[in-house]
Amino acid sequence: MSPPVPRPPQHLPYYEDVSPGRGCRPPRAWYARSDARRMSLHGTWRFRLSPTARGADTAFARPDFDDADWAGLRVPGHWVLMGHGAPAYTNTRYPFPVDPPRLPDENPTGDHRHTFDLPSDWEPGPALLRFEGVESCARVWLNGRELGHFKGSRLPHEFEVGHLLRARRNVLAVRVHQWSAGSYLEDQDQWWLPGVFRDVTLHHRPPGAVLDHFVHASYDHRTGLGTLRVDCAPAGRVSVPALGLDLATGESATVPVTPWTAETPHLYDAELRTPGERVPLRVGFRTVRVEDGLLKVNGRRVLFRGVNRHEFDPRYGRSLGPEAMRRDLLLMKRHNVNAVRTSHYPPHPAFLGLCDELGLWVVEECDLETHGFGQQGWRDNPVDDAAWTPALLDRVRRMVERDKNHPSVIMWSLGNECGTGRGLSAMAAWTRDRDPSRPLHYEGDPACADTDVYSRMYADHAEVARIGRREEEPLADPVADARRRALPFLLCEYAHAMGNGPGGLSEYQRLFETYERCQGGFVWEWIDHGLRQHTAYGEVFHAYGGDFGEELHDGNFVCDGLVFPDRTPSPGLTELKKVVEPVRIGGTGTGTRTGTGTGTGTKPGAGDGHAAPATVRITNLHDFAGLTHLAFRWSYEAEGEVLAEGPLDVPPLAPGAHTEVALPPEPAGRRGREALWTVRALLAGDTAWAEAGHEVAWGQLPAAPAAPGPAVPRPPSVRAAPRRGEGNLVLLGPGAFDATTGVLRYLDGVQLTGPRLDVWRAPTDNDEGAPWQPGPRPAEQWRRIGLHRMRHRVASVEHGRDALVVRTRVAPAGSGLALDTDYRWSADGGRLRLEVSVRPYGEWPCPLPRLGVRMGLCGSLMTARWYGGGPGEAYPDTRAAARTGLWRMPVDALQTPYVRPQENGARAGVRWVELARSDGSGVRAEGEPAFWFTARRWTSEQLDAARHTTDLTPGDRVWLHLDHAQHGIGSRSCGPGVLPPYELTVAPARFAVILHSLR
Ligand code: IPT
Repeated sequence: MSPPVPRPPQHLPYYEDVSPGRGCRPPRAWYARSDARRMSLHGTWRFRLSPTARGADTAFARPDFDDADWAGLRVPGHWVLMGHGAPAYTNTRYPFPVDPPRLPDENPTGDHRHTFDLPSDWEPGPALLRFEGVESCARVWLNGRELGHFKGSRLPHEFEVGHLLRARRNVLAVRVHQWSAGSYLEDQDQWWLPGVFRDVTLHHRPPGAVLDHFVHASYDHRTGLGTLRVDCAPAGRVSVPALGLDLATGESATVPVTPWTAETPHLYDAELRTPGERVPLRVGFRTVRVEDGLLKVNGRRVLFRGVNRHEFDPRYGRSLGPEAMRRDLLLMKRHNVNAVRTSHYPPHPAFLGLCDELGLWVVEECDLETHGFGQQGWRDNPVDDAAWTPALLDRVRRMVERDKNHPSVIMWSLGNECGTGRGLSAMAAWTRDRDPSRPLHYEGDPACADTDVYSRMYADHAEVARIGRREEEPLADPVADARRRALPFLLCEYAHAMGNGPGGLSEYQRLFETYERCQGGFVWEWIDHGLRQHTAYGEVFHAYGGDFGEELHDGNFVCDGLVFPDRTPSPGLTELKKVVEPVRIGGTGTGTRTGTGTGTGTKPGAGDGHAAPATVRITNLHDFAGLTHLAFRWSYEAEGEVLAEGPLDVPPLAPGAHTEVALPPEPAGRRGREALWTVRALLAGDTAWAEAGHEVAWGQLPAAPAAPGPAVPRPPSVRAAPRRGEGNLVLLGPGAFDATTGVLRYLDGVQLTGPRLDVWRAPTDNDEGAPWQPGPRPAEQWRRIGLHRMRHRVASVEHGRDALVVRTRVAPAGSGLALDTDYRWSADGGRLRLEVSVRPYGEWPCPLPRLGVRMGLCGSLMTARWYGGGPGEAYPDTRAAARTGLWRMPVDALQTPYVRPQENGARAGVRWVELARSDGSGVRAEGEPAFWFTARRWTSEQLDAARHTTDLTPGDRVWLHLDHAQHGIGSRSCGPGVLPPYELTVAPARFAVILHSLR
């Protein structure tokens, strides 16, 4: 490539210049309320969209401008979500030519006008007009006078307007450009959504009102003392009634306090008084420090059970109301999430107040990402160009100054994915000077030059283990290497939650618990950014990249969250909740398989001669809290039937400690059925985030296996011989088979599409995989081989004395690979037994998606009932949350509606399943051994072809998969693939199912 030709200097308009803006007040601390007057300017404003920023005249800013023919627009909001233009999604690519700081002529520009009166009791005097967020560049006028312009979409900006205000008919005019030089600094992986999308408010500033204040509230865990000092301009006083404190600002006091932690978010109500204003404060005492190679809060190592949170709403984009913020946090708390990284920009300021109140560790990230420059080897990266440094400093200042008073914010993050350079170092230096109380985070610099923690994204398990042992690959510079090796480690992104998944969470958690250096991580990401749309028929679906005709887009990579766009938890969130639970019940490691959890003590069981646990191990995995907020309960269940239950007394347990608790004597009534202990930890009382009785953690321990006997049928003992029936049928027990193909056609006279070997699944996003991960992508390999178009050749149909044996070869066109598959059918009165044996032929280059049989059943089957893992979906490496029990669910509810349809809905460890009609008739399948079952009203092929949920229409069959094995899920849509133990390696296999009809 030839070197870039320097451009002649040129005067650039304000939206293309690298400066942060002009005319704004310096940033200051945010607070939710005070006794100074405030006024929201929310409402319906007048709006006009132009296709370009060029040549637009400014006449519209004049108060007397006639906007009668302009549209109405709700503010706050994004105009592209209100019928003007369209949203666009790209991941790392800039949707405009990379020519910093210039922009294309196509630069949608929205002119806004809003006319407002002041309340009659509004006093004259200084006032600030405040914008909490405008994407991406705004120029502002009030009553015809230009106030200035600014960039920095997710950051606050204020203008002094007191001298311009009048009692009636104030006219605010705001011109917003979708693209600006600032857009080069905002290349976060998300929708591009221009507009005045956060609050616009007017703040009366009486003489002597607070200009800025900084609450310093630290905690010394050795003495139990907290130290408070509030710096403020102008000077004033601070009182904390609960501590008996009344201090001058700038003065400090040290008193015994209850500290703030995410587990115990103790806040003290306080008040700051200056001559002109009274501001209620909520003070949390805590000290964050990196020492002994660990990140500690109040002297203790903390473990992040975190998520990355973008602000998103399926209708309103990044324009979120307080209900959505609270909803996110309640869902997080209820799913044992204890930390949030505000990827990749400061959130709405109210969000952090909620984090203080509910208790979350927050890594607050600056509104900065220049990822697109990575595609050109970081050439021209603004982060390493001094001309941009003022803009970067402006961004970090606006974040730190706004949010410095939140105890929940325990680290500042300089930004995301913007390479390295002097601009970042300048940001770090400024931040350290302004707020030495918080460590710095940034992931994009392998040398960690400006950071206090070593942070990575998507490192695989093996690498995390090496880092945990402080044995990672050295940096070239030994000094930098030694420094980094001494830092605590966190995964600022891991476990990419795109579509079905993420897999491998349990194994990560085990690493975090094994290596003290590994202090957890933040799952990527919280929510699917699918935009709610309607088909022509009015059905709702969620749109992703490409659905709005974007010329560049990155498809459904924007839908990679733990909750669906409408905030319904996905199976991934349920799995995360189980894996990160702060109390472990039974077993010593994480990810104990359903029904295989082990207590440590044993005693002889109730009369069966089996060994059953006498005790259950309880481990307190909190970092600060004891267990007194929890009530434990046990239950004893035989094949899902609760035979007895009661409270379990768990002694006080310090964080990190474990104990063995005796279980009660086994109750009678098992009658040969498989039995389990289930022990649950529930909230003992109401909390701010869930009610008493909310389940925090659970575990299961085997009590007794199923005994042979009448209650649990064994393989057919009385065998029937196949015989020729009417037409071309062979009859065997309740089955009628096609004599030529050997395929089961009727079960007890009810027609079905007989079971055949099936190895295909509609690839998940993780099967599809990301191109940047090493090694082949599973879905691509599968399609190359042809696993989605397997052919079945019947070699022979043999009528034995007591069995029908069908020998087949299952193989794709254009390949010599094959699965030689024998189906051996036998019968016992009303039951059919199918034994499948599979012998692979040829050198298979990759694992199989699944290995099992699929059959088509009558569409009138409505309800599934099963004994095994549930209630939700599970796969080999996502099954920690599947608990063994008796479950019932409508067939339609078995499906997980991933925004982009893909394999879903399997249930793990199923001993038997019944699909029934409303009159109770139907089909039952029992496994030898336990199997995975999946039932849906469309085929895997239809699922594979669908792009949106509304592309799937129920057919006249229910397709039932009984799988002997499933390939794991992994999180290769961005991170590592399936771990070896969960790969479905091609190997000889044999499994059986017993089928019979329900009458
Ligand atoms: C990483 C980004 O930080 C995040 O914003 C998001 O894009 C995520 O990936 C994937 O969904 S960067 C990635 C190229 C490793």
